[in-house]
Amino acid sequence: MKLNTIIYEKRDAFAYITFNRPKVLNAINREMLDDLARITDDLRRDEGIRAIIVTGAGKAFIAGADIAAMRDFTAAEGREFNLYVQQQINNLENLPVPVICAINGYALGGGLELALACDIRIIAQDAKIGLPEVALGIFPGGGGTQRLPRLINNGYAKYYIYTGEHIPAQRAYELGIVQEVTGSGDLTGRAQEIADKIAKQGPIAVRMAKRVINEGANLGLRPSIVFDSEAYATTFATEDRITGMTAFLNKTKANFQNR
Ligand code: CO8
Repeated sequence: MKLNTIIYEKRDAFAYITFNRPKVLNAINREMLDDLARITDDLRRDEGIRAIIVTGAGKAFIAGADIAAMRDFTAAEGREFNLYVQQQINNLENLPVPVICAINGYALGGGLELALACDIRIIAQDAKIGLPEVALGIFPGGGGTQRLPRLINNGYAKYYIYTGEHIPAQRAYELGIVQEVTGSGDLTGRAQEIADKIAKQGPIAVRMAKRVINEGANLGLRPSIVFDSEAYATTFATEDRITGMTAFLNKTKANFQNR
């Protein structure tokens, strides 16, 4: 797969997505969205992948959508680009296996919005995140107005969206936006440790858990519980369920077969 704006690698049971336009702090343009679409399309079909790690090349994660490209858009082009951003962020969110976002530097605007669609976020101690779009006369249109208030206290979400203030790593952790702060040099290693741990679990169980959590979030409690029990029954019918429970009782490690 030839990509110009993203480095895409697979090793063992893992996929690595590295946004790679470092001269503009990995700002998102149409080409990057095209590349991301091809990657998510590939990942949706790959049953061997157990976890995905997303990060940025150079000193930023993603400093937002490409302002230079957006400035000259007509209103119609702006709307079309916005829908394309949302679609690709949704595609990332809906990948069947967990996506770990390793925030290595600025994750701003569309960059944070993309990070919010990942399953787990960890951040380097010197990184900063934020939704500064109001300074540009727009607001966070990549899903940030919806995902951030669902993740953290509504008042804090509004504070950061209305002021556009950057959020330092430690504060992002206190607010619950990220799950862990690491030393700058430890970020990718820690992301890999989390991925390794996920890969040791029952693969069908992890995929199903992700589906139930994500789909359930869009439903009311009662339908989501029904959906949950149907998915649970599917998992209970797998060979992996027998393998996992037998390994526990035999005090051995489960060798899951993904079936
Ligand atoms: N777009 C285009 N170029 C960018 C962007 C960006 N978002 N961010 C940085 N760059 C460029 C700079 O222009 C600069 O280029 P050059 O070297 O040619 O001058 C280069 O990257 C390095 O940046 P700085 O010199 O500014 O680096 P600093 O370390 O001084 O500052 C900051 C880093 C604080 C990250 C600063 O670059 C900044 O504030 N960037 C913009 C952040 C921002 O406003 N992001 C929101 C963008 S809008 C958005 O994301 C909308 C999402 C909604 C999705 C729907 C789309 C319609």
